[in-house]
Amino acid sequence: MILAAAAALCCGSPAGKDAREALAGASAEGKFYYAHQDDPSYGHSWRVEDPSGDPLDRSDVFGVCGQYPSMLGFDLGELELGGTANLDGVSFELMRRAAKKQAERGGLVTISWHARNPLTGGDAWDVSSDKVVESVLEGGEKHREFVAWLDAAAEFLKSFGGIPVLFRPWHENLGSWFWWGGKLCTTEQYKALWRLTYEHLKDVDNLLWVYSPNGNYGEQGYIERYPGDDIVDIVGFDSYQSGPMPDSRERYIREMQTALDIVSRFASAHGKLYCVSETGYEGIPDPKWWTGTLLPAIEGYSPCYVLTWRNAWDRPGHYYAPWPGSPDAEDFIAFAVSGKVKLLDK
Ligand code: BMA
Repeated sequence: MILAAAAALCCGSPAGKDAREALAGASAEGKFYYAHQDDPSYGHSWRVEDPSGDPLDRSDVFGVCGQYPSMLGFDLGELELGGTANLDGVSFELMRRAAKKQAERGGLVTISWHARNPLTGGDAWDVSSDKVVESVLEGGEKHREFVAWLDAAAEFLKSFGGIPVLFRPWHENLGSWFWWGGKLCTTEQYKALWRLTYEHLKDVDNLLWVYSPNGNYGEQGYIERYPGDDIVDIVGFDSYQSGPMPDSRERYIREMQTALDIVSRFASAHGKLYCVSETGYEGIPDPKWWTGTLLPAIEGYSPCYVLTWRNAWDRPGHYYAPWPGSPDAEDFIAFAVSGKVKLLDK
Protein backbone atom coordinates (compact mmCIF):
# COMPACT_ATOMS: atom_id res chain seq x y z
CA MET A 1 0.00 0.00 0.00
CA ILE A 2 2.69 2.44 1.00
CA LEU A 3 4.93 1.62 -1.96
CA ALA A 4 2.00 1.81 -4.38
CA ALA A 5 1.02 5.14 -2.87
CA ALA A 6 4.57 6.40 -3.28
CA ALA A 7 4.14 6.26 -7.05
CA ALA A 8 1.78 9.23 -6.72
CA LEU A 9 4.42 11.51 -5.21
CA CYS A 10 5.50 14.56 -7.16
CA CYS A 11 9.29 14.44 -7.13
CA GLY A 12 10.68 12.78 -10.24
CA SER A 13 14.45 12.70 -9.72
CA PRO A 14 16.24 9.37 -9.10
CA ALA A 15 17.71 10.73 -5.84
CA GLY A 16 14.27 11.86 -4.68
CA LYS A 17 12.80 8.48 -5.58
CA ASP A 18 15.49 6.67 -3.62
CA ALA A 19 14.87 8.90 -0.61
CA ARG A 20 11.16 8.38 -0.58
CA GLU A 21 11.57 4.63 -1.06
CA ALA A 22 13.96 4.57 1.91
CA LEU A 23 11.41 6.52 3.98
CA ALA A 24 8.51 4.33 2.85
CA GLY A 25 10.59 1.22 3.57
CA ALA A 26 11.37 2.33 7.13
CA SER A 27 7.75 3.21 7.77
CA ALA A 28 6.54 -0.14 6.37
CA GLU A 29 8.86 -1.84 8.91
CA GLY A 30 7.36 0.24 11.74
CA LYS A 31 10.48 2.42 12.04
CA PHE A 32 10.97 6.14 11.64
CA TYR A 33 13.99 8.21 10.74
CA TYR A 34 15.06 10.24 13.77
CA ALA A 35 15.97 13.80 12.81
CA HIS A 36 17.67 16.48 14.90
CA GLN A 37 17.87 20.15 13.94
CA ASP A 38 21.40 21.55 13.40
CA ASP A 39 22.91 18.38 14.91
CA PRO A 40 26.49 18.58 13.49
CA SER A 41 26.77 22.37 13.76
CA TYR A 42 26.54 22.78 17.53
CA GLY A 43 25.08 21.24 20.66
CA HIS A 44 24.62 21.88 24.33
CA SER A 45 27.56 24.20 25.22
CA TRP A 46 29.72 23.57 22.11
CA ARG A 47 29.84 24.60 18.48
CA VAL A 48 31.90 24.02 15.36
CA GLU A 49 34.48 26.80 15.11
CA ASP A 50 35.71 26.08 11.58
CA PRO A 51 32.74 25.35 9.29
CA SER A 52 34.91 24.71 6.24
CA GLY A 53 37.48 22.40 7.88
CA ASP A 54 35.81 20.67 10.82
CA PRO A 55 35.28 16.92 10.23
CA LEU A 56 31.66 17.29 11.44
CA ASP A 57 31.81 14.16 13.57
CA ARG A 58 30.55 15.72 16.78
CA SER A 59 26.90 15.36 17.72
CA ASP A 60 25.05 15.48 21.05
CA VAL A 61 23.00 12.46 19.93
CA PHE A 62 26.13 10.48 18.98
CA GLY A 63 27.72 11.49 22.29
CA VAL A 64 24.80 9.87 24.11
CA CYS A 65 24.08 6.70 22.14
CA GLY A 66 27.02 6.14 19.76
CA GLN A 67 24.87 6.59 16.67
CA TYR A 68 23.96 9.59 14.55
CA PRO A 69 20.49 10.91 13.68
CA SER A 70 19.39 9.35 10.39
CA MET A 71 18.13 12.75 9.27
CA LEU A 72 19.60 16.20 9.80
CA GLY A 73 17.42 19.31 9.97
CA PHE A 74 18.70 22.71 8.79
CA ASP A 75 17.13 26.10 8.13
CA LEU A 76 17.69 28.56 5.27
CA GLY A 77 16.61 31.62 7.31
CA GLU A 78 18.62 34.71 6.26
CA LEU A 79 20.10 33.06 3.17
CA GLU A 80 17.98 35.75 1.53
CA LEU A 81 20.21 38.44 3.10
CA GLY A 82 23.22 37.06 1.23
CA GLY A 83 25.36 36.26 4.30
CA THR A 84 27.41 33.16 5.01
CA ALA A 85 25.38 31.85 7.97
CA ASN A 86 21.70 31.47 8.86
CA LEU A 87 19.67 33.17 11.58
CA ASP A 88 21.11 30.83 14.23
CA GLY A 89 24.71 31.21 13.05
CA VAL A 90 24.85 27.93 11.08
CA SER A 91 27.15 28.35 8.11
CA PHE A 92 25.66 27.51 4.72
CA GLU A 93 28.92 25.88 3.73
CA LEU A 94 28.69 23.64 6.82
CA MET A 95 25.16 22.64 5.78
CA ARG A 96 26.38 21.61 2.35
CA ARG A 97 29.32 19.66 3.78
CA ALA A 98 27.16 18.02 6.46
CA ALA A 99 24.54 17.02 3.87
CA LYS A 100 27.21 15.31 1.79
CA LYS A 101 28.59 13.46 4.81
CA GLN A 102 25.06 12.52 5.86
CA ALA A 103 24.35 11.08 2.39
CA GLU A 104 27.58 9.08 2.55
CA ARG A 105 26.45 7.63 5.88
CA GLY A 106 23.12 6.65 4.29
CA GLY A 107 21.06 9.38 5.94
CA LEU A 108 18.77 12.18 4.80
CA VAL A 109 18.45 15.94 5.22
CA THR A 110 15.44 18.22 5.70
CA ILE A 111 15.48 22.01 5.32
CA SER A 112 12.97 24.60 6.56
CA TRP A 113 13.04 28.36 5.96
CA HIS A 114 12.42 31.05 8.57
CA ALA A 115 12.64 33.69 5.85
CA ARG A 116 12.62 37.34 6.87
CA ASN A 117 9.57 39.47 6.26
CA PRO A 118 9.99 40.70 2.68
CA LEU A 119 7.62 43.64 3.10
CA THR A 120 8.65 45.16 6.44
CA GLY A 121 12.28 43.98 6.61
CA GLY A 122 11.52 42.36 10.00
CA ASP A 123 12.07 38.72 10.85
CA ALA A 124 9.87 35.69 10.08
CA TRP A 125 7.86 36.40 13.25
CA ASP A 126 6.99 39.98 12.22
CA VAL A 127 3.22 39.76 11.81
CA SER A 128 2.60 43.51 11.86
CA SER A 129 1.11 43.44 8.35
CA ASP A 130 -1.34 41.07 6.72
CA LYS A 131 -0.28 42.25 3.26
CA VAL A 132 3.06 40.43 3.11
CA VAL A 133 2.03 37.32 1.17
CA GLU A 134 -0.02 39.46 -1.20
CA SER A 135 3.02 41.69 -1.76
CA VAL A 136 5.23 38.82 -2.95
CA LEU A 137 2.74 37.27 -5.35
CA GLU A 138 2.64 38.14 -9.06
CA GLY A 139 1.81 41.85 -9.40
CA GLY A 140 2.76 42.62 -5.77
CA GLU A 141 5.24 45.34 -4.84
CA LYS A 142 7.80 42.85 -3.45
CA HIS A 143 7.37 40.18 -6.11
CA ARG A 144 10.67 40.78 -7.86
CA GLU A 145 12.72 40.87 -4.66
CA PHE A 146 11.00 37.74 -3.41
CA VAL A 147 11.66 35.85 -6.63
CA ALA A 148 15.32 36.76 -6.19
CA TRP A 149 15.15 35.13 -2.72
CA LEU A 150 13.66 32.01 -4.27
CA ASP A 151 16.36 31.97 -6.91
CA ALA A 152 19.02 32.23 -4.18
CA ALA A 153 17.44 29.27 -2.38
CA ALA A 154 17.37 27.30 -5.65
CA GLU A 155 21.01 28.03 -6.32
CA PHE A 156 22.02 26.98 -2.81
CA LEU A 157 20.01 23.75 -2.94
CA LYS A 158 21.43 22.93 -6.38
CA SER A 159 24.91 23.21 -4.89
CA PHE A 160 24.14 20.05 -2.87
CA GLY A 161 24.97 18.18 -6.06
CA GLY A 162 21.85 16.03 -6.28
CA ILE A 163 21.72 14.92 -2.63
CA PRO A 164 18.01 14.60 -1.81
CA VAL A 165 16.56 17.31 0.44
CA LEU A 166 13.15 17.22 2.13
CA PHE A 167 12.25 20.87 1.64
CA ARG A 168 9.73 22.22 4.17
CA PRO A 169 8.86 25.86 3.47
CA TRP A 170 6.07 28.00 4.98
CA HIS A 171 5.50 25.75 7.97
CA GLU A 172 3.13 26.16 10.95
CA ASN A 173 0.88 28.07 8.58
CA LEU A 174 -2.38 27.59 10.47
CA GLY A 175 -1.16 29.55 13.49
CA SER A 176 -0.51 33.26 13.09
CA TRP A 177 3.06 33.75 14.33
CA PHE A 178 4.83 33.82 10.94
CA TRP A 179 4.11 36.32 8.14
CA TRP A 180 2.66 33.45 6.04
CA GLY A 181 0.35 32.34 8.90
CA GLY A 182 -3.39 31.71 9.07
CA LYS A 183 -4.65 35.22 9.79
CA LEU A 184 -1.99 36.90 7.66
CA CYS A 185 -3.16 35.71 4.26
CA THR A 186 -6.15 34.09 2.59
CA THR A 187 -6.22 30.40 1.71
CA GLU A 188 -5.76 31.26 -1.97
CA GLN A 189 -2.80 33.53 -1.21
CA TYR A 190 -1.13 30.82 0.89
CA LYS A 191 -1.53 28.27 -1.87
CA ALA A 192 -0.25 30.77 -4.43
CA LEU A 193 2.81 31.41 -2.24
CA TRP A 194 3.56 27.68 -2.19
CA ARG A 195 3.03 27.33 -5.95
CA LEU A 196 5.24 30.33 -6.67
CA THR A 197 7.95 28.75 -4.50
CA TYR A 198 7.54 25.41 -6.24
CA GLU A 199 7.66 26.97 -9.71
CA HIS A 200 10.93 28.76 -8.95
CA LEU A 201 12.57 25.71 -7.40
CA LYS A 202 11.21 22.99 -9.61
CA ASP A 203 14.41 22.57 -11.59
CA VAL A 204 16.16 21.66 -8.34
CA ASP A 205 15.21 18.07 -8.98
CA ASN A 206 16.53 16.61 -5.74
CA LEU A 207 13.74 18.11 -3.58
CA LEU A 208 10.91 16.32 -1.84
CA TRP A 209 8.28 18.83 -0.70
CA VAL A 210 6.98 18.63 2.87
CA TYR A 211 3.75 20.38 3.92
CA SER A 212 3.89 20.98 7.66
CA PRO A 213 1.19 23.00 9.46
CA ASN A 214 1.13 23.30 13.23
CA GLY A 215 -0.57 20.31 14.82
CA ASN A 216 -3.43 21.84 16.76
CA TYR A 217 -5.38 22.90 13.68
CA GLY A 218 -8.36 20.62 13.11
CA GLU A 219 -8.94 18.74 9.92
CA GLN A 220 -10.76 21.48 8.04
CA GLY A 221 -7.88 23.96 8.15
CA TYR A 222 -5.39 21.26 7.22
CA ILE A 223 -7.33 20.37 4.10
CA GLU A 224 -8.18 23.94 3.11
CA ARG A 225 -4.60 25.22 2.93
CA TYR A 226 -3.06 22.05 1.48
CA PRO A 227 -1.16 23.29 -1.60
CA GLY A 228 -2.01 20.35 -3.91
CA ASP A 229 -1.04 16.77 -4.69
CA ASP A 230 1.16 17.79 -7.62
CA ILE A 231 3.42 19.99 -5.45
CA VAL A 232 3.63 18.10 -2.14
CA ASP A 233 5.40 14.79 -1.44
CA ILE A 234 5.12 14.33 2.31
CA VAL A 235 2.54 15.67 4.78
CA GLY A 236 3.32 16.35 8.41
CA PHE A 237 2.74 18.63 11.35
CA ASP A 238 4.62 20.41 14.15
CA SER A 239 3.52 19.79 17.73
CA TYR A 240 5.34 20.42 21.02
CA GLN A 241 4.84 19.56 24.66
CA SER A 242 4.89 22.64 26.86
CA GLY A 243 3.98 23.39 30.46
CA PRO A 244 4.54 21.40 33.63
CA MET A 245 4.27 17.64 34.04
CA PRO A 246 2.09 15.63 34.35
CA ASP A 247 -0.81 17.59 32.81
CA SER A 248 1.17 18.68 29.76
CA ARG A 249 2.07 15.06 29.03
CA GLU A 250 -1.54 13.97 28.73
CA ARG A 251 -2.37 16.99 26.59
CA TYR A 252 0.63 16.43 24.30
CA ILE A 253 -0.19 12.75 23.74
CA ARG A 254 -3.79 13.65 22.98
CA GLU A 255 -2.79 16.36 20.50
CA MET A 256 -0.22 14.13 18.81
CA GLN A 257 -2.70 11.28 18.43
CA THR A 258 -5.36 13.61 17.02
CA ALA A 259 -2.89 15.13 14.56
CA LEU A 260 -1.51 11.72 13.55
CA ASP A 261 -5.02 10.46 12.97
CA ILE A 262 -5.80 13.39 10.64
CA VAL A 263 -2.47 13.32 8.81
CA SER A 264 -2.27 9.54 8.36
CA ARG A 265 -5.78 9.40 6.89
CA PHE A 266 -5.00 12.38 4.67
CA ALA A 267 -1.72 10.79 3.54
CA SER A 268 -3.38 7.53 2.68
CA ALA A 269 -6.18 9.25 0.72
CA HIS A 270 -3.66 11.35 -1.23
CA GLY A 271 -0.94 8.74 -1.79
CA LYS A 272 1.63 10.55 0.40
CA LEU A 273 3.99 9.63 3.20
CA TYR A 274 3.53 11.36 6.56
CA CYS A 275 5.87 12.59 9.26
CA VAL A 276 6.16 14.48 12.55
CA SER A 277 8.07 17.42 11.09
CA GLU A 278 8.88 19.07 14.46
CA THR A 279 8.35 18.04 18.04
CA GLY A 280 9.95 18.11 21.47
CA TYR A 281 9.78 19.39 25.03
CA GLU A 282 12.12 22.33 25.66
CA GLY A 283 14.83 21.44 28.18
CA ILE A 284 13.29 17.91 28.42
CA PRO A 285 12.03 18.31 32.01
CA ASP A 286 10.89 14.66 32.03
CA PRO A 287 13.79 12.14 32.28
CA LYS A 288 11.60 9.42 30.73
CA TRP A 289 10.31 11.60 27.89
CA TRP A 290 11.59 9.48 24.99
CA THR A 291 10.09 6.12 25.93
CA GLY A 292 7.44 7.38 28.35
CA THR A 293 5.91 10.13 26.22
CA LEU A 294 7.20 10.36 22.65
CA LEU A 295 6.86 6.64 21.81
CA PRO A 296 3.35 6.39 23.35
CA ALA A 297 2.39 9.59 21.49
CA ILE A 298 3.10 7.97 18.12
CA GLU A 299 1.98 4.46 19.08
CA GLY A 300 -0.29 2.96 16.44
CA TYR A 301 1.06 5.18 13.64
CA SER A 302 4.00 4.88 11.27
CA PRO A 303 5.37 8.32 10.45
CA CYS A 304 8.40 8.11 8.15
CA TYR A 305 10.39 10.57 10.28
CA VAL A 306 10.23 12.43 13.58
CA LEU A 307 12.31 15.57 14.08
CA THR A 308 13.22 17.15 17.41
CA TRP A 309 14.37 20.77 17.44
CA ARG A 310 17.82 22.21 18.13
CA ASN A 311 20.20 22.08 21.12
CA ALA A 312 21.25 25.74 21.25
CA TRP A 313 24.96 26.06 22.11
CA ASP A 314 24.46 29.46 23.77
CA ARG A 315 21.16 28.89 25.67
CA PRO A 316 21.65 26.02 28.14
CA GLY A 317 17.90 25.46 28.65
CA HIS A 318 16.99 25.52 24.93
CA TYR A 319 17.49 21.90 23.89
CA TYR A 320 15.27 19.14 22.48
CA ALA A 321 17.66 16.21 22.16
CA PRO A 322 19.83 14.64 24.88
CA TRP A 323 23.48 15.54 25.39
CA PRO A 324 26.10 13.62 27.38
CA GLY A 325 25.02 14.01 31.00
CA SER A 326 21.50 15.33 30.37
CA PRO A 327 18.90 13.80 32.73
CA ASP A 328 17.06 12.09 29.84
CA ALA A 329 20.21 10.56 28.27
CA GLU A 330 19.67 7.05 29.64
CA ASP A 331 16.08 7.01 28.43
CA PHE A 332 17.22 8.15 24.99
CA ILE A 333 19.44 5.04 24.81
CA ALA A 334 16.37 2.89 25.53
CA PHE A 335 14.51 4.81 22.80
CA ALA A 336 17.42 4.26 20.38
CA VAL A 337 17.34 0.47 20.88
CA SER A 338 13.53 0.19 20.95
CA GLY A 339 13.54 -1.19 17.39
CA LYS A 340 11.37 1.73 16.23
CA VAL A 341 14.05 4.32 15.59
CA LYS A 342 16.38 4.48 12.60
CA LEU A 343 19.82 5.85 13.49
CA LEU A 344 23.16 5.71 11.68
CA ASP A 345 26.50 4.17 12.55
CA LYS A 346 29.64 6.21 12.06
C1 BMA B 1 13.03 28.68 17.32
C2 BMA B 1 14.13 28.91 18.35
C3 BMA B 1 14.90 30.12 17.89
C4 BMA B 1 15.42 29.92 16.45
C5 BMA B 1 14.28 29.56 15.53
C6 BMA B 1 14.73 29.25 14.11
O1 BMA B 1 12.24 27.60 17.70
O2 BMA B 1 14.98 27.78 18.41
O3 BMA B 1 15.99 30.35 18.76
O4 BMA B 1 16.04 31.10 15.98
O5 BMA B 1 13.60 28.43 16.05
O6 BMA B 1 15.64 28.20 14.07
